[in-house]
Amino acid sequence: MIDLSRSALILVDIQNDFLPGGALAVPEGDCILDAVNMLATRPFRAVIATQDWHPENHCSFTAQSGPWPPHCVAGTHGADFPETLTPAPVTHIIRKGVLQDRDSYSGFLDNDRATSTGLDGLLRGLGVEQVVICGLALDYCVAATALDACHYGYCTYVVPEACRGIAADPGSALEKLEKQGVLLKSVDAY
Ligand code: VGL
Ligand code: ZN
Repeated sequence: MIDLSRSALILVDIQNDFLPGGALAVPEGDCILDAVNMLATRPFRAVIATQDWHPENHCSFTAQSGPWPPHCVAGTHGADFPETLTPAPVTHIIRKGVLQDRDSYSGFLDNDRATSTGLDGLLRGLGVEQVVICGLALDYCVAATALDACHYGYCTYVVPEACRGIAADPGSALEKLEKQGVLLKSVDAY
């Protein structure tokens, strides 16, 4: 069994723009919410939500020659957590991608690998040794967050049914994570 008192649940980018109808909708993104809300009621040391939080002219947007349509602009409805996410269990929020000139897929480090979001320090301060990760999108921000968690030395779990990806085939993303040391365990394992 996983000792939840030394574990944090990390909810990656569960925001309106990544849900159906949003600016960068992940197919079936809304299908994870029951599992996520259930997980969040378990007695984790902390429940940490990451929030993609971009300035209007962010470098990742197509108008700036980036790969993505404008999404999760700071302070907009698209950047909000959905009403269907039960907010009460969330103990901390980590915002990422906040600087104009760099993006952050990982909840730990910007893509330049130099700028920290503060998540590692937060987890260390809380005495967390294990992290359980779910959210959107499996093949981008969930994967990057899980790989960094492994590299920082956390025992890292991903909950497959509480994730959805942008690409159609989740298998390859999950396989890649497993190969790099991430453990896959479904909701009832916690
Ligand atoms: C994400 C693309 C751009 C994600 C964020 O949360 O996976 N993907 N920004
Ligand atoms: Zn983004």
